[in-house]
Amino acid sequence: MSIVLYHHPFSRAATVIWMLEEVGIPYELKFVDMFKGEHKTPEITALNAMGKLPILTDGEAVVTEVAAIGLYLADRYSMGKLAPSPEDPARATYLRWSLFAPSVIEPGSMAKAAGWEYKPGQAGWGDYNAMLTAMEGALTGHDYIVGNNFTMADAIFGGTLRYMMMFKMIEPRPVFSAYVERLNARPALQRSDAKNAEIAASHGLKRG
Ligand SMILES: N[C@@H](CCC(=O)N[C@@H](CS)C(=O)NCC(=O)O)C(=O)O
Repeated sequence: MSIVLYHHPFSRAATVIWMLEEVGIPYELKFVDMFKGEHKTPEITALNAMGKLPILTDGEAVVTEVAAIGLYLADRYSMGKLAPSPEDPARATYLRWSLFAPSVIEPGSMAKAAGWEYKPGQAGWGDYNAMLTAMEGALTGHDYIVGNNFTMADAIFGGTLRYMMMFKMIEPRPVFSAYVERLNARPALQRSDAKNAEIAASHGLKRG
């Protein structure tokens, strides 16, 4: 099988299963026991010097970073469907919110939760409340982030929002909750949640 996901169900790799299920291509999972530190072994750091998951390999291609993995999969295997084509003006919106997730939502929510002191004008993620307002605006008036059709940007942006809400790092504004409910209703996400739960159970894993 060409696609291999280095995975642990309590990591961001859980979202990559959702992405793969949305694309609908075969893939193999390689369990990396993070509780035993296996993500810091030479096999893993040779693929990702950060010693972090997820890592996806596709033949000779190695992709890390959840957002990059989603964009890669959609471009390679779902162009014009889960990824707007380069000629489609919707691609601008698609890329914009796909990159907003790791560059603004992730650090912005972490900074807020950890009580970091920083200057919003200097930090790339800016002000927390401005971030929430921007996200709310981006989701208002349509079902998904690019319009009324699901794209990979929803697995990236929505996947991040879903986790941040789950861990109470983002408040459940009505627009956010309605969007996450729509995502939760997707068969691919349900299959992914079931697969992650099954893998956790098979390894006797419990969240700390
Ligand atoms: N920016 C990375 C974050 C990857 C990351 O932080 N992964 C966590 C698990 S969710 C990890 O591997 N942590 C273990 C460590 O850093 O030692 C991405 O988007 O994929």
